[in-house]
Amino acid sequence: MSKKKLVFSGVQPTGNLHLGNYLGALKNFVNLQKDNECIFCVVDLHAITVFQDPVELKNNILETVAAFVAAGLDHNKSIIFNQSSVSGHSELAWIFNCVARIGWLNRMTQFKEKAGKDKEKASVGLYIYPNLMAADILLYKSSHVPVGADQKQHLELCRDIAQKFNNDFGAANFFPVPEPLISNTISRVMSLRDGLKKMSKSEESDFSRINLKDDADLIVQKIKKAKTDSASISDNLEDLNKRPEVLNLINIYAELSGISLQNALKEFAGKDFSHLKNKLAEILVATICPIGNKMKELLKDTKSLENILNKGSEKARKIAENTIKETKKIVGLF
Ligand code: AQP
Repeated sequence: MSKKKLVFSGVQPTGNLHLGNYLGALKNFVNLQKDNECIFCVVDLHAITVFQDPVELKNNILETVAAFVAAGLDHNKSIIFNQSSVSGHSELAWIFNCVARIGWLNRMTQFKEKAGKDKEKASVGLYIYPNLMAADILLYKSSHVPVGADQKQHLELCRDIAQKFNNDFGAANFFPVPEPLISNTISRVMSLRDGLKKMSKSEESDFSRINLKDDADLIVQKIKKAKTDSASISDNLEDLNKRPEVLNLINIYAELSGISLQNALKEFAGKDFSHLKNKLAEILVATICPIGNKMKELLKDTKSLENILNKGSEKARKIAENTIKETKKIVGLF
């Protein structure tokens, strides 16, 4: 009999949840929830590695829970909670700060991207973010982690930490070495303004992304304004690889329609961009607006959202306390 997977994943409450978060994470979470034990965490401690306005942060935490529920996550089946309410995350992260090597962190490309040119001014938290992510996963002895292309390197580091901890302390198999769950769906939704950049919450231009709370008119407007070029749409993938904005729109359409990229290419080859944009806007409105409307409805009753977090935190804390107790014993701490 195959052992049930224990899946952990997190989303940062940094505002403006978007189509990339839906296709790259939430949609997949809903499928995973059907057959596995799942823990879905609002990773608020990760969010503060770059400054967050305290009032906005609180709202964003609730908004992320609303997005989880609106996308179809069931808080009675899965554990839904926020990271900072379970102190074990920070405690285990400290122990992992002492296990992970500086050389390992120096290789992390996301830090280089996020810290930008002036690395001296980045927070220490941003630098050691992958150690906290390892703690998030291993605190629950998770066996599987759904990862997008951008998080693969961090999961590798988590695997290295688990193995080094087990070796250093002679605690064979104490921490499992978690496996990535790579979804078959497109791994990266790109910006509507620049096909080489990923769609991101923190990108300044709102027209670079489709937010889950955008209404139908705004979605249509954003797709109309999405960057394309003057050549006609070709069904040659090699040609499209050189036109990342066009490829991105067709990829999104294929993913939302549940068809292969090849079939989507057949549908649009030789046709005007207006045809692709109309069809894409139509399917986006049909998929995203019901989620956005549900989120707006849920956000009218913030007490219920807080209750979901409290209930989830209680369940998470029970598992976490046990792991921290065992870990301290292994390390030689009282
Ligand atoms: N553009 C994307 N395409 C596919 N998947 C994406 N994810 C994020 N952007 C895309 C996936 O969504 C999950 C939650 O991401 P996160 O909010 O925790 O962190 P992030 O990857 O840093 O997301 P953003 O939007 O880029 O946020 P900011 O701008 O705040 O850094 C993850 O599974 C991620 O892969």
